Amino acid sequence: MRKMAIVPSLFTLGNAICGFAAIVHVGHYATSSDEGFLVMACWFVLLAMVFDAFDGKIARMTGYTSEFGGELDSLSDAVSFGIAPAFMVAVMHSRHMNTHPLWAKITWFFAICYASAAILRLARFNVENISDEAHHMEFKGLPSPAAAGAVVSLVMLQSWLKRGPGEIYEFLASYFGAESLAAIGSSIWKILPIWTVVIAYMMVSSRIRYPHLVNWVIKGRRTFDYFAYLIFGGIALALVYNISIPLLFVVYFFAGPVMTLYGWITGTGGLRVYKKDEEGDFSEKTYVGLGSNIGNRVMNLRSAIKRIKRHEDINLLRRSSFYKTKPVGGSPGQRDYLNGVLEITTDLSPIELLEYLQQVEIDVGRVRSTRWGPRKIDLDIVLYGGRIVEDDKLVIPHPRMHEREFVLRPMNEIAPDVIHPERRKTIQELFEELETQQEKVAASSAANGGDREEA
Ligand code: A4P
Ligand code: MG
Repeated sequence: MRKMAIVPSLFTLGNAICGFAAIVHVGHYATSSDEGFLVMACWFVLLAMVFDAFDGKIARMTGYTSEFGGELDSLSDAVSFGIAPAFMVAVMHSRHMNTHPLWAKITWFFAICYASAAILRLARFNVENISDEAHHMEFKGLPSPAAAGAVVSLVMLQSWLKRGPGEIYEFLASYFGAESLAAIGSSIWKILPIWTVVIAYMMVSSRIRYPHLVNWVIKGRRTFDYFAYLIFGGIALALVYNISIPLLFVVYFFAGPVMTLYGWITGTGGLRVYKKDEEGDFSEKTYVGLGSNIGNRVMNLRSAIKRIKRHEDINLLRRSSFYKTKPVGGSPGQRDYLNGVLEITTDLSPIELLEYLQQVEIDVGRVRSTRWGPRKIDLDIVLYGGRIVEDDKLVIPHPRMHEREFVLRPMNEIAPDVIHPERRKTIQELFEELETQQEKVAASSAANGGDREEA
């Protein structure tokens, strides 16, 4: 029987148990209409989030990351961040009998959309996010814990606005009047079903990118000041938690679309994702692939490198060796390629860099003929820091880099630890995977060839 890691699994189960407790409390609320149960259910969802934030970290600290842990995590998330909030929204609405029955049905539908979206998202995340969450700085679509937080924190806020408790509530009530606070509370309740369906959409939309807040806040080495701000800021927010928790979730909810839109407008292609280097600078190491299989291949590569180096906004840091490689794709009978990779930093945007590289290709004498056809020089942007760019003219990371030995071998020489921002694996891991895959293919084709000879 396979062995499993106890401590991280207990944390993940803690998440599921909190989700279950939340559902039970929503049930109590449905039968008793005591809003105390509802608020308690919300706290359970938030507590589930705490377990969820730490289970993966503990697994990594103890060296017990596993596929089993990943699956357990998703199943627990489906309960706590999918079913529990959806149930809450559906029940909350049916408790208020003064609304139109059609609206009650629509609310049901919205709650179902939310639950389905959360589950779909979790399944997609499992398939796409293969292993290493530690280096993973952004999400495609709103993550399910944040979605749940955006729902339950507003449920808590509307309940609090109706009746307190606490000094902050007293203060606000003395200032604005308890009736106005209650009116804000009940309007939150009215928009909640629509809010839920918008959140559902954000979860499944892969175009909207969200930062991985936990990794952004705690990853890397930071100054003492940063640490102090974090602690004092945390305490200040905790003091006014009734307001700060919903506010943080709502701000996070809008951060994705705003940053993605900003990326589109400025042409940086979505959310900018930086990886902090040791010195704490924002450095975006960029990798340019070089290939040539016509004429004097070494001269062609050298001539391209010389031109790239010449640009005042490009700083060449390293270059790999040149590797002789068999042509992949294209017409048969092509000559072997000579391939290499450059590590650069640049002030040029990804599109500006592409345009410059295309100019270099022309200067070196490339004539564009067929796709994957023979060429004097081919320059591709393999990686641009941790950025993900999806544009008509430009896709970064280069969409085929992970399956090409002629890219991964030179990359592995100069940058084995660099992480592929979408696959979340290091170059070395990708390279080793490819090698194993190739060995398997070679072994099976040898076996098949053998059969054929015998036949
Ligand atoms: N484009 C999109 N993303 C990028 C990017 N990250 N970097 C667009 C550069 N260009 C990008 O490229 C076609 C269009 O892709 C560009 O106009 C740009 O807007 P291209 O260089 O004109 O044409 P291509 O190289 O024939 O096509 P493609 O799709 O880039 O092919 P690959 O994937 O570069 O493959 N075998 C060996 N052994 N060694 C090689 O170097 N190279 C290829 C080309 C095939 N087989 C090879 C090698
Ligand atoms: Mg190319």
